[in-house]
Formats: sequence, structure tokens, C-alpha cells
Amino acid sequence: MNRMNTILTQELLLSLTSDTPSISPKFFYDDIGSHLFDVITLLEEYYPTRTEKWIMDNYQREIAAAVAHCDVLVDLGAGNCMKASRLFDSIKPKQYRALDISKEYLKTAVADLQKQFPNIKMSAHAIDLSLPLAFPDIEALHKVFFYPGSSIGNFDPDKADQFFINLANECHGKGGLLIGVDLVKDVEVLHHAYNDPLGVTAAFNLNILLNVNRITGSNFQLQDWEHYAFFNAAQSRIEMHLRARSDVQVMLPSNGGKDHPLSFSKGDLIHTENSYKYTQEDFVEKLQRAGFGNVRCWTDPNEYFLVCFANVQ
Ligand code: AVI
Repeated sequence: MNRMNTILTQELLLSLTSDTPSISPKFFYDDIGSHLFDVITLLEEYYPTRTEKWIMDNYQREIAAAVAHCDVLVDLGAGNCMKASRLFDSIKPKQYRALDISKEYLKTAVADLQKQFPNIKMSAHAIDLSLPLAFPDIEALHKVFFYPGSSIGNFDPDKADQFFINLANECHGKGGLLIGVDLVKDVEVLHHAYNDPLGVTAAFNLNILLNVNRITGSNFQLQDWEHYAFFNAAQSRIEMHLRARSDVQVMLPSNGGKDHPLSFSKGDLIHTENSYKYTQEDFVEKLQRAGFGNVRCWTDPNEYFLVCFANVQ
């Protein structure tokens, strides 16, 4: 086992053996998971992606005017880099840094994009956003951090606060943050977005077990588990879980070579993701608390989704 998988196995052993077993959502994004997520974004029920695109397209000029200046566009969850590339003509960055957890997928996307935009200096960085960022070579430049798609919703609120503080510090007094976030709305709309009838979200959720098997050598069987997602109104979040369809035994090889048995009873849950939904007011306050100011907001006619640009103060 390579060093990275050894560290990840240790992390998974801890989270899977805790009182409330969980798998971090970062494990969704292996090659298959990244592609399944791309399909989710095309689903009729999954409104966030097309709604954010509508806002970005419709308010393109106003957004570019708010951003005003951008030496480096730092794309914090680049994926296939499509969203950032749509900004290139209006924001005109001199450099583009694409960050994502899925390295191979990202490298291919950036290489393709570089051919289309040869004048923008591009680089790809595989990164775990739960850790602090550091770009000493671009400290002095005017940076715009771009964090679309409501990926911030997958952070617990206190972690999101810390993340914003880190970004504000990374700006070194210049630049800002362009971010998209999903808003609180009718529960039915939220429910369908995470329980699509084609079963793509279910496949995305279940695929996390295949990735865990690949990384750790465990033997999760997909037929033992089912997708379970619901809106937790008290916490203002969609929760995704995998629910055991029967009593299940799983072997998780530990680093020392001794297998670690995991037992689940029928109905037991493995928590895989939270997706927090904010009100505009709460979200703006959150940015301000972290050191961002002059927050400008754009939304769609249904007020399903919010795009904000905030300068570092
Ligand atoms: C990436 N993230 C913002 C998605 C979300 O909506 O929380 C991940 C996702 N999970 C299920 N469907 C989409």
C-alpha cells in the first residue's frame, strides 16, 4: 500500500468505527465518482448547476465589473474546469490555477483548456481543501478565489467559517472571492434533487464504497447497501447516508496487516455527506465575519441559488 493510501486507510478506519460511522465526502470523487457527479449536474431534478449557470450568464457583466481586476483566478473545486472557463472572456485572468481532489481528472481537463486559451498561464493542483492552502509564488498578486457549485455547503458551518478566514488571509489584502451557494427552499424541491428517479445520485453515493474498497482493500458489497437522503430542517442540510439492507460484515485490512472486522445491523447508517442550505442573509454575514466586505449578491427568479462576490477588507 502506498503512503497516501496508508494515511487514508487510517482515516477511514477511525470514521467507520466511530459511534456514528461515516465516510468523508472527499471519497466520492474517484474517476467514476467524478463522472457520476457530472451526470448529476445534468439531471432535471438537480437544479443547482443550471441555476448557477443562469445567474452567471445573466449577470456576467455585473459580476465582471464587481471583480474588476484579476491576476490569478484560483478555482477551488475545478472539476472539469467548465465553470471557470466561461469567466475567462469577461474577467480576463492572466493566470488560472485549478484545484481539485481528483488529480487525473483535473490534469486532463486543464490540458484541454490550455489548448483553447494559450495566453492564460495554467496549472493543476490536486489538493484537499480541508487543509490550509499556500501559494507563496502568487502572494503579491491580485487573486480571485472562485468556489462555485455550492461546494461550501459540504462543509460543516464552523469549518466553512475557518475556510473563509483562511481564504481572506490568502488574499494578502488584495482580491476577493466569487462563490455560489445553494439557498433554503421548498423541502420537496430539495428532496428530489438528492433522490432522482434515474438513480444517479444513488449510484454516486454507493460508488463511495467501491472507492473505499480500492483504497483500503475492504470488501463492502454494493447489494448490501441502499441510498438514503433527506432534508434535516433543524440543521438546514440534506444528509446523505448508506443504509444496510441486512446485517452486514465487512473486513477492513488495517495497516499492520491484521484485518479489522466491521459489523452493521439491518438499517444501520453510514453518513456520507451533508449539504447545507443557507439564507442569503446568513451567508453574507458569514463572509463578513471572516473578513470579506462589500458583498454583492445575484440570484435567480425562484431564489433557489445565490452567487456572491466579496472583496477582502
Ligand atoms: C458537490 N456538492 C455541492 C454536491 C451537493 O449538492 O452537495 C454533491 C452532491 N451530492 C449529491 N448530489 C450532489
